Amino acid sequence: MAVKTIITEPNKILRQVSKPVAMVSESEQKLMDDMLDTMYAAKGIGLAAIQIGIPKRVIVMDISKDQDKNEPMYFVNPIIKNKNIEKSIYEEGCLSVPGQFAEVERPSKCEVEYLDYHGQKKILKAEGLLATCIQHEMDHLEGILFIDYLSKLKKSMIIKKLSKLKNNEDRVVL
Ligand code: GNR
Ligand code: NI
Repeated sequence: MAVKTIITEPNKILRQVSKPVAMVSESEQKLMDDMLDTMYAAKGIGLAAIQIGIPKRVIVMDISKDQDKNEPMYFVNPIIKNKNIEKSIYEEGCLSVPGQFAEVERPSKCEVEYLDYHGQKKILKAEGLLATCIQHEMDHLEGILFIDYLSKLKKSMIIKKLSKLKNNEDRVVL
């Protein structure tokens, strides 16, 4: 188990399309363990492998409210089987877009087929925050970030802010 560095925008790595996993073996399980550690350390509710620089179709999530009781969820090679035409709006954030939040509209419900931590095929019927979060994470697998749904102006303001932050951090290091 290890906490990894989360890649933040702007960074081309986040735009890569992740590759399907051939089999859930020990290395994938180790990846999921590390991702979960990283997600909890960053106080996030979801994380896609590309956010730690690994272009595999692997996601971890934990939307449980109780801080003392973890309810980790693992998704390998997830596919949306069905999504509601009805939409809902959530204020979203992203560990790769630190400190920025915006309302995003997505299908309110969806059905996802995936492999779990043990490589077993599963189907999840999601609604509410769970549906929003899994769709946010599956976007990461396609190189899509929630800011891509905002107006050009809002998006460019956010990217400008984040690149300034990055430059300042670089100066501290140098
Ligand atoms: O921690 C996170 N919170 C969140 C809130 C609303 C909608 C989506 C999310 S996912 C985000 C963690 C993250 O960046 N996952 O990729
Ligand atoms: Ni995200």
